[in-house]
Amino acid sequence: NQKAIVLDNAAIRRALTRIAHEILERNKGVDDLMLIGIKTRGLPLAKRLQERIKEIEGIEVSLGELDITLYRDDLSHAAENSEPTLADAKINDRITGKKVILVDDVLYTGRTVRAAMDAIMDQGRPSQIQLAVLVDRGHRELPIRADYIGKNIPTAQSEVITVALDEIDQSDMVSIYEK
Ligand code: 3GP
Ligand code: 5GP
Ligand code: MG
Repeated sequence: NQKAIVLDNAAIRRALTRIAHEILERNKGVDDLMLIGIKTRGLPLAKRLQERIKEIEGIEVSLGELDITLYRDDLSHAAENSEPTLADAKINDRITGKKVILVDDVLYTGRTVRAAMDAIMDQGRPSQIQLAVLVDRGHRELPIRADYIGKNIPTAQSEVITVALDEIDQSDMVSIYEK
């Protein structure tokens, strides 16, 4: 039940190029920067930002990944009883002292990001954690906001944002659906 395409291939490319520039501007370069993509679709987005930053600055910043999945303590009440928690982490560099930029596709309640921040801070003491998302769809349930946003898409609870990325879905497109 697709209602509209909100970002096409070119719009996604421009948004990521802008975010790469914003990251470099705010952090005054790449020193101590580290990108961490939240699987599944935050990871290819983080890789694209890594490539853009390399094109602009000539330096490859390190890239890690977190797998945050819904933990259900009772499968019969999935929605109410589940909380995103860490399933897996691949972070090769030391976190202490780094400016960590978390990257995800969609920011919604903020619970995934909270779990990601917990996972990072279990591994060391970053000097900062920043957040980049392709889409902010609103409806936060925690005091969390993104530092870099591809597009704000105010949604109803009944709507869903679908993010398709070349690396996973063989096309680049963000669209809005009625559930
Ligand atoms: P992704 O992170 O790999 O893109 O959250 C798990 C997956 O479910 C996500 O995959 C996301 O794309 C998809 N998804 C679609 N709609 C929703 C939603 O409303 N909430 C959550 N948590 N995930 C959604
Ligand atoms: P939150 O934890 O902020 O509620 O949700 C963030 C995570 O859930 C993101 O990793 C994202 O993949 C997924 N998510 C939440 N809402 C949506 C949505 O409308 N569309 C998509 N594609 N993913 C969503
Ligand atoms: Mg995601």
